[in-house]
Amino acid sequence: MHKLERLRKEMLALDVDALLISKPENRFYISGFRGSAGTVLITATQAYLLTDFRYIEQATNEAPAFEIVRTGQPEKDALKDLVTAQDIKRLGFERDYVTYAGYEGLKKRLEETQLVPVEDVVRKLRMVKDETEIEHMQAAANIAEAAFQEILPLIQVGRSEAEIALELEIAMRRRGAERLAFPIIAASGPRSSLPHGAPTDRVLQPGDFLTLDFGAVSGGYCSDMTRTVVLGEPSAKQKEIYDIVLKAQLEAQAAIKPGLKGGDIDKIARDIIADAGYGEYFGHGLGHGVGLQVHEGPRAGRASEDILEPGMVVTIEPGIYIPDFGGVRIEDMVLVTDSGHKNFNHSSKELLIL
Ligand SMILES: [Mn+2]
Repeated sequence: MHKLERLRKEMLALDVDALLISKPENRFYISGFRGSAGTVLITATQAYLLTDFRYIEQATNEAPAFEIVRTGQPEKDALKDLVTAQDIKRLGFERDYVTYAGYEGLKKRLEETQLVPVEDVVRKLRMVKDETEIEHMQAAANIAEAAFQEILPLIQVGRSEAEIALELEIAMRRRGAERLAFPIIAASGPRSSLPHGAPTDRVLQPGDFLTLDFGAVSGGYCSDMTRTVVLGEPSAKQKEIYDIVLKAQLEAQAAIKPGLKGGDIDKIARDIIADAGYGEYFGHGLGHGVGLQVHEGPRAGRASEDILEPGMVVTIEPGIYIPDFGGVRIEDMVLVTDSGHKNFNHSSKELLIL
């Protein structure tokens, strides 16, 4: 089903005459418009994209199914004119995105209209990807993986986390990433116990773990993966915790199929880590959806009731983080299919000794 049709079906249930969409990822998802400013207005029969002079030509090219309406002209209020002309009485807006000031502004401009805060319905639609979206995500994953393989020889004693993160960023950009999906996480030695450790000038030492968490963007879509490597022979404890995380990752991933709840998958990994005695060191959820944003629905944490459906993409990223010692996380991004799942990643998950 076309994205707009799916959205209109959701709008019926919300009992609104029109829906205002301004969150950039939602605006792009529905319209195809990639500019940084603009608002989409959807009614039961019409689709408008309101944007200013800077984006009129781009919007016309990128959103051919939309009527482009110019905003930012002092003598008129384009949104108000449309709302009046279309006789919109109940106007939905994104409650998770519109700020209080934004809401106040709308209220002032649209005195006659009832403003209805609605849950992020586009987020719901975005959870299930179509073929084109999956292709973009595979391209983004391929870029990140190839870049990781390319920079492996640079991960050496004496290099800093920041240098390695920079090399990885350059390699992804050179291979066609539009941008990074998120700032690279590079945490080494005792710092690898920081699940989201930003790279520092810390220089790699013999025996260090190094955790790299990174992703590329292609066609607007993100990838996300994590690998932990070790510099030189691992200690017995390093090997132990790596093997536990790996087992948790592999078993949770192997279980993925439609019908499972996010929380069910989390439990598979969490039980393995807890049974090995490290439950208190795995303090975050197992994974999350990925798409136009690196973190989106469905959720795959402990309390997640989100039910997996074909076309959903989730990460599987258990970890063990021990303060003053270090940590391990291993992450792949997986597509839920009719029969089970398909992995976007191909890099080995065995402990890489560099
Ligand atoms: Mn992730």
